[in-house]
Parts: sequence; C-alpha cells; structure tokens
Amino acid sequence: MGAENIEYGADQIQILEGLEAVRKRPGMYIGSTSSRGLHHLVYEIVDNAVDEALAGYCDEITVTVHEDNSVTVTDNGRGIPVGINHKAGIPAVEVVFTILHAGGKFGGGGYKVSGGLHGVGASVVNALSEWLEVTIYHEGKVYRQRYERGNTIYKLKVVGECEPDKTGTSIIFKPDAEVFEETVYDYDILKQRLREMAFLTKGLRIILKDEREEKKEKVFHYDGGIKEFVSYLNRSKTELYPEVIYCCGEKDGVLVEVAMQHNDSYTENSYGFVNNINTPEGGTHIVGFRNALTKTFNDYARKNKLLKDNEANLSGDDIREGLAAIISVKIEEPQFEGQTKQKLGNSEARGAVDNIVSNQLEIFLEQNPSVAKVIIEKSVLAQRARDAARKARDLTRRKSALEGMSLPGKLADCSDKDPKNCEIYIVEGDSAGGSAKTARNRVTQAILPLRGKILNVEKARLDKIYANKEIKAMITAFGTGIHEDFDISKLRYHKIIIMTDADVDGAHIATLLLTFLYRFMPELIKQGYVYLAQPPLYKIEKNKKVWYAYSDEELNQILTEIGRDNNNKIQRYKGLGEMDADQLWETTMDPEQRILLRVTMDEEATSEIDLIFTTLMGDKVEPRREFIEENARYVKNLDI
Ligand code: TSJ
Repeated sequence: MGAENIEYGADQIQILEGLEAVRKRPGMYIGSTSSRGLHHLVYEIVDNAVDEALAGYCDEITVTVHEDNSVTVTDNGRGIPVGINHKAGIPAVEVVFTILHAGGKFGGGGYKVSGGLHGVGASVVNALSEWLEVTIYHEGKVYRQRYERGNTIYKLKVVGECEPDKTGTSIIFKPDAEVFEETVYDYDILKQRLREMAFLTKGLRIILKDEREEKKEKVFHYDGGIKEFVSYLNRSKTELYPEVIYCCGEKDGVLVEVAMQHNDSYTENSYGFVNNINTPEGGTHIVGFRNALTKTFNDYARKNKLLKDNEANLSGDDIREGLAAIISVKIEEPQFEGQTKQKLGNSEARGAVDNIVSNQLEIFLEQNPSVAKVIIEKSVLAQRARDAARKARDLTRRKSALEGMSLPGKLADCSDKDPKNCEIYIVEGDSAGGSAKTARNRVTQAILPLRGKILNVEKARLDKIYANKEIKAMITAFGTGIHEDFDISKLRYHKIIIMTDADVDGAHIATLLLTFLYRFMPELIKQGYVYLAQPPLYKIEKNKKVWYAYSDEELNQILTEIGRDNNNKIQRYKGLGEMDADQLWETTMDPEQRILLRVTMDEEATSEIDLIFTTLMGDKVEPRREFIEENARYVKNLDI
C-alpha cells in the first residue's frame, strides 16, 4: 500500500502561499532571529504535537536537544496524514512543511487551538532550518521526508516497518545558522516553557532530554493541570487554606479554566494564557476574571455580614492580595491587541470567564465558608493598609508640592544634572558610604548610604513600606515617583548601582533592594538601569605590586602567574569598609576599570523571576537553598 491510498485527514489542509518570504524576512514570522526566535522554533513544533494531545490522540511528547543543537520532537499521536492532499497534489505532510500557513488549524474543520503570536506553522520552522526530517509511524509503516532550507529533498517514502499499533510523528531539525544569530539552545529556557505547557495540558507527559555535555532529562506530567500549576507557584510560600479553587466550563465558544489559591504574602501572582500562550499584558479574559472575583467576594461578604453595611466594598486589589492564579482560555480565533500583540481583545472571553468564575466561585464559597472567611479577613486587612498607605502618600505628595522635592539628607548628589551621565550608588552602611563619598567622581557619581537592614517588601504591607525611611530616600533620590505616579522620564540617574559587601549579608541586602525595585519600579530593571557593583574579594601584594581578585578562581590564576611563595600577601576583604577610598575607587567605582553586572529581566520568564523573589524572601528555607545554587541566570555579565 502506497502513500497515495491513505486519504484520512489529507484534504482538511488549506493552501495559501510559498516559503521564500519566510527566509527573506524571518522576523516577520517568528518575531526575531535572536535566541528568542531560536527557541520559538521548538515551541512551534511542540504546539502542533500539543494540539494532537488536545484532540485526545496523544499523551506523550519527547523533546531532545542533540549535541549539534539540532532538536527532535516526537509524539505518539495519529501521525501527520501521509495521503495526497487533492488541492496540492502532494502528501498532506509535505503541504504542512512546504506551504506557508498550511496546517489543520487554519483549514476549517478538525480541531483548532494553536494560534496567537507564534502559531505560524511547521513550514516556517522548515524554512528556517538548515535541514529537517519528518518521520511518521502509521499503519505498520515508517514514512520519511527530508527538506533543506524549506526545499523538498526527496518525495515522501516508506523507509521501514513498525508495529501496526505504533503511531506518531517525529521531527528532527537543525536551525539555520545563516538565519539565527544564536544557535545554541538553553536548557533552562526550554525547561521553563515545556513545564508550563505540561501544566496547561493536564495529563500530557512532556519529556525533555539534553544530549549535550552534561546529559540531562526532565519529565513534566501533571494530572492536576493548572491546579498543580498554582500549587507550584505557591510552593515556596505559605498557603492561606489547603484547597486550590478551580472553575472550568465553556461559553460562546470560549473554553475557560481557572485555578487559584491565596498565600499569606501581599503580592498577586497571576498569569493569563490564551491557547497556551502567556498574555503578560492581560486582556479581556483577565478583566472577566477580576470582575467575577470582586463581585462574588463582595456579594458573599455582604450577605454573610463579613462586611457591614457602613463599610466600603473591597477593591479588586484587596481581594487579590497574595493570590496566585492561572486563567487559561482556549478560543478559536484569538484577536491580539496592544503594542506587542499580547493582549487578548475578544469580548466574548470577558463574558465567558466572568460568567463561569462567578457561578462556580459563588458555589465554592457557600460550600467552604471557612475558606471564604480567611480570604475576606485578609482582604479587609489589605483594605485598611491600603487606606493608611493612601493617606501617607497623599501627605508626602502635599508636602513635596509645598516644599519642592527635597532630596534625602544622606544623599551626596552629583553636580552634573543630565541623567544620562549620572549614576547613583546605593551603599550599605554609613562607613562604606563615607568611603564611597570620598572615592567618587563628584560630577557624575551620587552616593546614597542606607543604614542597617532594608525592609523586606515581600513581607510588609503598603502602609509600612511607605513609612520606611530607606525606601522613601530611594524614591525621592531616583525622582521617578512610584505606582500611578511613576514616570521614568523623571529618572535622575541612568545607572542605579547597588554596592554591597561581597559576602552573604551583602548578597542578602542586594536581594532586598532588588526585590523592592522589582515590585515597585520594574521598569527600571526592564529598561536596564539597574546594576550590581562587583567589589573584589582579595587583594594580593607582592614586591609592592598589587592585584585584585574578584573570585577564588581569579585568585588562583593570579597566584599561579606570580608564583606562590612567601612574598605574597593575600588580604580577604570582608566588607567594603576594609578598603580605603583609593582602593574602592580603583576596584569598584572607576568607570574605566570596574566591572558592573546589569540586572536583566526576561519578559517570558516573569513567573520564574517572581518565584525567585518569593523564594529568596519567603518563609520556606529549602527552596531558598536550591535557588542560591542556580541563581546567576538573571544577572548577565556586562563589561563597561
Ligand atoms: F509541527 C509539525 F507539524 F511538524 C508537527 C506535527 C510536529 C509534531 C512533533 C507533531 C505533529 C503532529 C500532527 N502530531 N500529530 C499530528 N496530527 C495530525 O496532523 C493529524 C492527524 C490525523 C488527522 C485526521 O483527521 O485523521 C488530522 C490531523 C491534523
């Protein structure tokens, strides 16, 4: 039996246009040719296999990164149809790989879910691969076809036999180095996204294998789906109640699934997904969710006298304090809006989520009055803190309007007033602050010494945060304001440099400061204004010559170079205070010689970053230890 005789599903695939366009303007199809685009190739292929899982025909997907950074994606689904597609006159699988926009999901009929930003189809991956081979297991036969840069190398052929009940699809491709600036896959990035995909597709097993240097393998399989996702988000926090609240249903063609659980922190940690794609900018599904939550909790609180008649309604922010939630919708034709086309626009999604969550949450609260009570009690406390914070803020606003923005007394400002030229060093402790003030270039470098422990904003409500001296000093020094008043164009320094001791306490203080910036002024980090200074760990002296080492490795390297003998004097710096002003300048502050680390934030990894901050600042000790071992990812090296 030849491929021609197999007709299943082959005609459901619609044909649009050719592939040259993709190679000419790859960015148009996958967003970018950087590392991000490179990873999107994998997601695109995996999305297709996930669709097969959603259709109910596949429960395992394996992703393998090979030594040459080619990638295999295998599923145990029905296999891409190998029969001839009548419109194209070639096997359906060849249509999938060689004709742009071809694929079941655009064809009408069949199961459709993939879409959104990178739902561009396997043909785009093919066009941007140096080579790609597809293998299909179907009715006892193994079919194969190969392409190079999108061109068919040989017709679909039978290359062998398999067990008659084995079915599935396997793709191997090598991203084209002529197209991509980066061709090395990052295991952690793949891990993150594949884990997310597995959470979003309950029951699906996704296996990630790395065959490069360090062999690695991870299995993601969650029978609880997004309920387990929420438990994962809360894994280093303390839950407010044991159950994860779950609602699901379908309305007006929108499939809705929501899971949520409060923890005892003060920040919200919610993520929206449309067709399994993250929507960091929100959209109608999130609006519907928030409406439902605010309305249902207020109704319940009034009805059960948890809110008195003379008390104001709880705000959405109050109710969502400490909430971890996943809002996942599936919709046939998602409309994306906004600058980065990541915000869901479909109005039917708002109604569907609102309706389903309102109805099911109401029932849940009625059946679980003790859970309802702790959530509402927390919301009432949040409301009071928010009122107090508002009053404190209004007061400082009025004060600054009267007195003009007075800079904090401890700030030694620089004389240049052009923010582009200016840097501010946030220094721990008055003594180090003193050295830094002596050492600095007073034209461009400002010093703000902070005293003692910085407030942990993960563990304090707004009123306490606004009352904190150190935090107030930073806010006024930066000049940007905060929250609704935040205006990055008023930033007074284009480098905000955190300078702490190179020890555990210093790292802790730096993390507290980063947590504050991440929660209250994330734009500063997103736009790359935040840096970590790198003071040396050792000073080595020999024959009146001096070297500085910034790590143990570097110390050994220097000692090897200059010879290990008794003439070496090695000093381990325990703190910035042990350096005199000249040394501090030379090693840590002089723009010509210093090393700064720029703090970066990958938009796609926000759930991970959030986790990092709560892991570090939260209550549970074990996750914190794990984190410290693998943290360096979010701080990238930068030579200035
Ligand atoms: F990206 C891709 F297209 F290359 C790709 C597709 C990659 C991988 C790893 C898997 C798949 C894929 C496609 N797995 N399973 C399918 N299924 C179909 O294409 C299929 C099978 C049968 C029928 C039918 O109507 O009988 C319809 C479809 C769309």
